[in-house]
Amino acid sequence: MAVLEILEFPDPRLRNKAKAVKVVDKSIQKLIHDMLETMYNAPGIGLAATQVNVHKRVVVMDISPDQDQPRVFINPKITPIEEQTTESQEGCLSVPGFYEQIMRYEKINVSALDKNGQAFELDCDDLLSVCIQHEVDHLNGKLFVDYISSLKRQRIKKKLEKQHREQN
Ligand code: GNR
Ligand code: NI
Repeated sequence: MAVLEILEFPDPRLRNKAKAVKVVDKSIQKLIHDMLETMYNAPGIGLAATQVNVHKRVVVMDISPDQDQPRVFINPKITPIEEQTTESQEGCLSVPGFYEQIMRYEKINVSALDKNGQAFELDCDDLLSVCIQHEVDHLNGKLFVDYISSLKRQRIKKKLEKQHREQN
């Protein structure tokens, strides 16, 4: 297992659209392991492959309080169950230190493949629903800061660019 580097906004590689996984083979299972280690190490409750510069439709997540219930979603597909939306505070490992209120569908159905390539389906609400919508956005090259005002987004961009300069 390995802790991978997490790309940070405004890195243009976060804008890539991830490709569907055709076969869940050993290399995908290694990626899943490395992503879980990276997520737990961060720590975070979710991670999309895009964030570690792998442009495949793989997401890992763990919203359990003890961080001992890993979930894997390969080729996730979201269908809203109702039109109802709700706002909650989001953060992102690729936008470290910034938190904003974001509107999402309240209840969604997710269909995906598990780590063994088995299809499954799940109805989600609350944090799980928010997190899956956030992760599928990553796979499509979208970040939560795309939903806020361009003024706020520019401010966040400038602060992170300054931090990145100071790290080098
Ligand atoms: O760790 C994370 N916490 C979080 C909190 C509210 C809404 C979404 C998230 S996902 C985030 C990890 C991350 O950046 N995943 O892409
Ligand atoms: Ni994120």
